Amino acid sequence: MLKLYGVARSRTSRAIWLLEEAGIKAERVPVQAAWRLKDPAAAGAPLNTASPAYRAVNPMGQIPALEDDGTVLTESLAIVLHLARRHGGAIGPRDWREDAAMLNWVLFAATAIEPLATVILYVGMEGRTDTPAGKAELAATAEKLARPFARLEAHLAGAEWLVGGRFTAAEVAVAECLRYVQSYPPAFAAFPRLSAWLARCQARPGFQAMLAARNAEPE
Ligand SMILES: N[C@@H](CCC(=O)N[C@@H](CS)C(=O)NCC(=O)O)C(=O)O
Repeated sequence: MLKLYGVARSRTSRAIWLLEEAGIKAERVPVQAAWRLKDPAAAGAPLNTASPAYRAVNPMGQIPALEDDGTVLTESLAIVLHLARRHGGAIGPRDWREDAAMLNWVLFAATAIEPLATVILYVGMEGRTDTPAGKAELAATAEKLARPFARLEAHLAGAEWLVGGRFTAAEVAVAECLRYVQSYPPAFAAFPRLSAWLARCQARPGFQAMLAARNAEPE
């Protein structure tokens, strides 16, 4: 029995995309980020990351969380890899070498990409994109991203996909972290293969289904 907590306008998107790609059925429990609500503690407020009932699932008070037959995972990228390994068929690893490669890309996404990508995301969310300080922050962050981007660009010179010649959980993890950078296109200017790979990932029906669910939610 699989139960996924969260809403699509959050890192839950990663798990939703994976579920779509692999055709995995899971019960969905909408949990909103508390900061999006006026009064998360109000009677009648939707289940949110500050709700005691949700804190019992994830004491960190963050989304997503996944319950798989009584075991709970509370890190989005771990959820992506776990779902692929245990339920994902071809989207998961076929042997230990692929498993190692997927684990490596998932941790690459979490450590080399996401911390920088969220800087770009927040500059946009805070409405600072066109301020001198915001512009400087975007340019400096893109410069730092050039190193992991060059690593991806080199890999994609010899392969269409990250692992095993097919779309896998590694794509979901890396592409979802890169999505935050897309609000600043200059970051991709020197990386045509990476840009083409990201376009291939995002053209897939699984991504499009996740995006439609996301866009259907209030901002
Ligand atoms: N490292 C965690 C971070 C999760 C996270 O920051 N989730 C955000 C939504 S994208 C959240 O729950 N924010 C609400 C809050 O912190 O109260 C993961 O990747 O799952």
